Formats: sequence, structure tokens, C-alpha cells
Amino acid sequence: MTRLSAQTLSSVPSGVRVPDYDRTQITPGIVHLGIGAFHRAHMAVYVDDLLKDHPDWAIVGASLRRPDTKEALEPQDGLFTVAVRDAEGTHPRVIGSILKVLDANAEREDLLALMASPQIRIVSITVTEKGYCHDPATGELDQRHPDIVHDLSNPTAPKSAPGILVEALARRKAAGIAPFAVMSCDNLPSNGETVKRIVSKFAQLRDPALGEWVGQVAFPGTMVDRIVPSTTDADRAMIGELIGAEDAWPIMTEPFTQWVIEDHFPDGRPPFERAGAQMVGDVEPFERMKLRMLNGSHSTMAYLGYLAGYEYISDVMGDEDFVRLIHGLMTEEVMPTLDMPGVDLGAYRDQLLERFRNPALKHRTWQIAMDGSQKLPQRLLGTIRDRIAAGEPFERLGLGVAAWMRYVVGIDEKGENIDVRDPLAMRMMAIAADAGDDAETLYEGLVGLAEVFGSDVAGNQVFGETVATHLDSLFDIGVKETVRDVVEGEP
Ligand code: CS2
Repeated sequence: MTRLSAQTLSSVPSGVRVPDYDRTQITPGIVHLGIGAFHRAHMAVYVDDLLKDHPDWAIVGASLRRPDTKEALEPQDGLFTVAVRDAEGTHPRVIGSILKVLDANAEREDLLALMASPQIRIVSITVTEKGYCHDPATGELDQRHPDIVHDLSNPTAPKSAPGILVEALARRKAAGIAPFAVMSCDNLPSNGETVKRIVSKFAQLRDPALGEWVGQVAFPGTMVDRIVPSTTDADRAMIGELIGAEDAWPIMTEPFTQWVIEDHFPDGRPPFERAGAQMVGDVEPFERMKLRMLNGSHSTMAYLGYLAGYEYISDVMGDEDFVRLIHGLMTEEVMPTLDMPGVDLGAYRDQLLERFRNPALKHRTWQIAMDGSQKLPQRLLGTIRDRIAAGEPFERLGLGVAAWMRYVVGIDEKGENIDVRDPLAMRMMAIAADAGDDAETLYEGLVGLAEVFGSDVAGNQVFGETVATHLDSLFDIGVKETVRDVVEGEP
């Protein structure tokens, strides 16, 4: 089978949408750091919709960790397939908005030079929660992070996202070029403000004057939403058949997509709204709604579901007790913490449950379970803080936290090892080894991880009782029975 590329694009079957613009005439206006599956299923598609009329906003991607995306896309001239899947079928489309991909390690100078050039007006980012090198509980730069330590002593040869942004901004400052807008598209609370705080701090540590200048840069906040499971070899084979060419890295996703963007781009932006994005003054309520409703449910389903033996989110949704748990979690415990005039939260919840049910989306519980220490604060603990402050119960959210604690022990209910991926995995394993199967000791050890729980939640008695009781039950009677007990205790 021939490889998808500029040359073979014309042989893609006529039913498959391909770029409607001349790719030789587009030029980069955006550099994207972290060119993973999520970006390619989301922002790259919005930009693809706009390039016909706005050809100076194409994307150059950069991978910070692994060169695998570059290796896949380079022989394809940056082209790749996005396949939308649901019960009705699979709908592939070829995306052309990514001009090329740079490997930030091997091609650092090319990347920094491009980021420092005036044609780049937006640097967007999806490096996942841990890529910001911050303390998730406080949202501050983690100055002891090995990559930050490295970048502060080698500021012109950075490897972290904050280090790369600040070096590129420093070069623009020195050359008298206006800064680009920095747009995080990661699932962080107040992602614009949070990333601004982290990046400005890094700049200030490099040089106070630079810190002040970076403090004036625009960091528009965004709420991004599209479920994107990892691509499998079976997906590759299926896409090859559908488009009649080999695509080394197609992206599988759902029909739903949402992008809410704070409209703060002093140096210009493409008309994202023409591709369906919502431009707003304050994105924070949307972010909170999505993180607490979607991601809070996702993480709860991931830990409980994995432990119960469910491989995919759609399998979890096949268990009525779990569905009742998640419905109750959103309705009784999350929705009362949200203030969203004009948004029908009940309809939003029902749409989420429908999306989780999508049988064509093979979204592994293990994939979502990854990096829990970086995810829990904004997905579950923020909501719990609000519930504690209001004197309201949080049994289901507390069960989600307990399930994470049970999961990071690294051994499932059948005695099999769990491949726990998390920046804090080593510390958590040591805590679990000391605790054995004593739920109270395990709870005390894990809640002491200050970068996850902060000191307020860790010291709260109601929190301790709620979570430790569920954790004890998970060890004692197992996940399915515990979930049943919790849903049957529903008012
Ligand atoms: C998921 C998210 O992997 C995860 O942690 O919860 O990636 C989720 O699929 C997206 O935020 C959906 O927009």
C-alpha cells in the first residue's frame, strides 16, 4: 500500500474529505508544543477548516519528549487522518494544517528561531498536566523539578515547556519583536492564568526584567474538549483500507468537539469562531464545568473501572451500578458547585453519559488512569473542597479518590501487577509497600503528598473519614460491591 503524502493525496477516495486549500501556499502562524493525538484531533482540525481563507495560520508542531510523531508524519508531508467514530460508522478526513514537526531535542535551534520570528503570533500547547513542571496543588512552578533546574542553568538550551517559551520570548524581546500569545489547551484549572504564573516565574528567575516583560504577554485561557483514545494497530489497518493509503499515525475520535477560548490575542488570531469555537470574555466557568463533570467522572470511572476489570470506558457504562454512580456524582455532588447561567447542566450531563457510552470509541480506563497525581486536584479535590465548605456530603467523589489510592498500590483484585504511570509512582509505591493492606496507613501515607492534596484537605477530618472508609471497603469487599453499596445508599 502506498503511503499517504502530498503526491498520493489525489488518489484518496472521493468520499474522504481532504484539504480544500493549496498546501504549497500556506505559511505558519502558529507553533504548537506537544504535537500529540489530542492536538491533532482538535485544534489542527479547526485550523484546517480556516486555511482556505486564512493561509498564513498554518501550524508547525514540536514534540518535546519523543520524536515518534515526527517520524510518522514526515514521510507523509505532515498529512494525517482524523477518523470520527460512533455506532453508525467511521468517517475519515485528511488534515493538512500541520506543515511540519520539529523534534525539540534534536532541532532545538530551528524551533527557537521559528518561535522568535514575527510570523509566529500564537504558541499553543498540549504537553499534558505534568509538562508544565508545576506543583498541581498550588499551581506554582516547581523550582526543584529536574528539567527546570536544567533549564535555569542552561537557559538558551531548554528542554521544558516553560524553558522553551521563555527562551523564545527572550529572543523576541531582544530583537524588538512583539510577543506571541501563549495558549494552553491542557486540562488545567484556569489554564491561561496558571501557565502565565508558571512561565512568568521561570522568566523572573532567569532575569527580573525578562520576568516583567513576560508578565505582559497574553495567555488566553481555553476549554478544550474531545475524547481521543490512543491509536491501535487495528485502527491503522482500518484507516488504510478506508483511505486507500497507509497512514502511520491516524487519530481516532468522537463526533463531539468543543473549544471555548478567551478572546485575548493582541497580535491577532485566525477567526476560530468560523470553525465553531466559542470566543468568550471569561473561560473559567466553562473550564471548571468540564474538568469537574467530564474529567472528574472519567478519572472516577478509570480507577474503579480498571480495578473491576473493565478495559474501556464503554464497558464501564455497561454496568448499571457504575452508571448510577456517575450520574449521581455529577447530579448530586458536582452540579451544585457550578454556576453556569444559560447552560443546561442536566443536558450537559446526559450528553456526557452518551459520549461515554460510544461503543466505537475504544478508550482504555488505563489510559485515563495515567498521571493521577497531576489530575486529581482539578478533577476531584477542587469539587470536594467546595462541598466541604458548604457542609455537604461527597461520598461518590470520595470514592473516586479512594479508588485512585487503591489503584496506585499497583496490584489489582486478582493479584496482577498494574502498570502505574505517574511522575510520583516511585514515592507512591514506597508508601504502598509500607502500608501493606492496611487502608488507614495507606490513606495517611498518600494524603501526605502535599503536591496533590495540599494541607487543607489532608488535615480535614470529614475528608479523612469519607475516603478512608471507602478505601477500607475497596480492600475488604472489592470494587463492584463497594460501588453497589454507595449507589444503594443514594437518597
Ligand atoms: C481524559 C481526557 O485521559 C484523560 O485523562 O480524561 O483526556 C479527556 O478524554 C479529555 O479531556 C476530553 O476532552
